[in-house]
Amino acid sequence: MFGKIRNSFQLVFIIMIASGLFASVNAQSLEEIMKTRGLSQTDMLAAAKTYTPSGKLDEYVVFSSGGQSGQVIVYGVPSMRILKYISVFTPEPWQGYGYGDDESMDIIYKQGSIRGKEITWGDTHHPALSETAAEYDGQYCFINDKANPRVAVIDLKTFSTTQIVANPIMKNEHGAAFVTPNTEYIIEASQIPAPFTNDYVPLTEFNEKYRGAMTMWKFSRKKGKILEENSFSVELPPYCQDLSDSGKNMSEGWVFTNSFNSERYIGGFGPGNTKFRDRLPHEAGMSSKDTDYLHMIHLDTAIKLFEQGKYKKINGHPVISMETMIANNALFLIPEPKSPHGVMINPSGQYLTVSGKLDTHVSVYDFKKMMKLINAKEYEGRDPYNVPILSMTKSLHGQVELGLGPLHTQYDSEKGIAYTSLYVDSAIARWDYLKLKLIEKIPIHYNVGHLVAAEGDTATPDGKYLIALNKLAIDRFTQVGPLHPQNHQLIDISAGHPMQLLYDMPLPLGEPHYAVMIKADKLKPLIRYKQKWFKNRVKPGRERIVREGNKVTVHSTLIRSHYSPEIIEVNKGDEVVWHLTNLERAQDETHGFSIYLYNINGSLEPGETSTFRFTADQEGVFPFYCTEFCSALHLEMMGYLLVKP
Ligand code: RUQ
Ligand code: CUA
Repeated sequence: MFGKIRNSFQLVFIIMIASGLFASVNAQSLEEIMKTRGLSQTDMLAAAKTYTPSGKLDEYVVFSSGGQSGQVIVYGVPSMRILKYISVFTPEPWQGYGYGDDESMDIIYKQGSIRGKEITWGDTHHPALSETAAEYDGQYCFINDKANPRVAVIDLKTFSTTQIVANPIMKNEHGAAFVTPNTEYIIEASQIPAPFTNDYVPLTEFNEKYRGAMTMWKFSRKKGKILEENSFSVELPPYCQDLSDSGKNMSEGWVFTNSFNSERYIGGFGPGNTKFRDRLPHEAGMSSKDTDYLHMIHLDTAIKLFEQGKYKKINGHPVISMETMIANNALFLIPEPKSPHGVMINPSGQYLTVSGKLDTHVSVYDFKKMMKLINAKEYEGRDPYNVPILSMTKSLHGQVELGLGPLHTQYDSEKGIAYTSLYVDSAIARWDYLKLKLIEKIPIHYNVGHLVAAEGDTATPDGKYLIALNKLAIDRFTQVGPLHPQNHQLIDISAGHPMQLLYDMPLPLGEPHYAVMIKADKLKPLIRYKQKWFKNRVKPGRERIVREGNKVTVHSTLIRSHYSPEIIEVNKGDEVVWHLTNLERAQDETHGFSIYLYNINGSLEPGETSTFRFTADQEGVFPFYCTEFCSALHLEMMGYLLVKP
């Protein structure tokens, strides 16, 4: 009846008229609500752009790191409704992750352990989605652990963690996870340099024996697994390598990482530390030079060197030395402004954006110019490890002054347009990296770290939405003690009008660092598991208890709302192996399984089988029950484990 809606004000106008039409039947009119709640027309527009009525679905899905929670947070855009926490490095009982079943216990406690130590948390930083031809394909998500260098695989058919690999040589990392344009490799770069071996090396031998590295984890899409035996690392100088990105299109085959502390400043601060040159704290000593180094690593050459066996094994893991990389023209450095924090490749693969945290400029490097210098072997010098250095001025497309504390960049669907977070300014800049000019800035609240645009690191970003991942919320939400939630702010970046802030979403679960945003219709999760996928599955009618010596195997099924069998009697000291299959076909009919005292809690999703193992080491009566309110008779879904003396 209104024809084509031409602009947003028209839309608000229409909403207002429509609400006026119904004012007679509605006790409250839109105008009244606006007045009593103090809402402006802009607020109403923001509400209309994000409000998602019950039953309507989101256009995009965000996978956000969960910071210190060791998880991944999934939410919808534009509604900003949280959809899932995926447990990765940290046990999580609702998903039955790390509470007794074979599969998750193996991932979290076996695969996830390092040097024999079980680690039950992670500092997740950067999720990456699997790509096909530099486009998100919706199959897998990968995430790193900065604190205990590890990378995890999340299968997006089930939105659950299926693998953790521990880095065999690093003691800290940051530049992960990043994928190559067809997900052949998942890349992990170290951050705090350390010896590759696990022995004691004094800091006085820092320059000689401490090292950085980049690990190339080989990923098999078919198996849905990282193949550790086909993975290798490249040795790097002991600078603090930072965020990384892999080339695409014209720069495919290269991997980039930037760094700070190319000063190699260590161990300066604190009383009694007389061994070291001076007594500046790390933060000062590590940022005394004006430039650090952007690293260029030729992945294709590194793969060849690995296949030719040109590596040394350290802790059983193949490491290609800097010397070998240099001799094969596969490792270069380019100066970059002071203590940068990110290197981001544009959709065409030609331009690399680097932001110096302590510089107001963002530098745009031109891959073509870099390659010209490499091909002509035109080096400006060598670093102390003999790595060739390319000229910064000859590699640059140009620099733009955007504001204080530039950190990360995301790209728009419109050619040349990028968005950069300004940490110190608490703002996001929209700018043109081809014409090298600032277009506009929008204030955010407060201190933005990363930002994510819709499909913003693919070869064809969507524009439309941008989210500022803010470090501080301060006064944005109701006070809940000295520790506030993080604030994710949704911004409308569709072409044709200035950026508009739409929504503040509190995230009270760890400090998310980075996030990725994918078109929702690319995700094809399962409705239910196929029972036959599980080798321990229990078929209906085949429920039983089998005793062999002191080993008791229980074959159980679950369906609304009972376990079968419901009474299990064992002797004290018996080894119990308990297989449970959820026979449900109905969507979302999950059953739980918890036993008193044994620290067991399973989540059996439709069609899923889990196996729990424990020693019945205490005699007595142990009720078990279903922890999901699955039907009107859910409370009756219970049984007894009886342990005889
Ligand atoms: S990030 S240090 Cu920009 Cu991993 Cu947060
Ligand atoms: Cu099954 Cu409650």
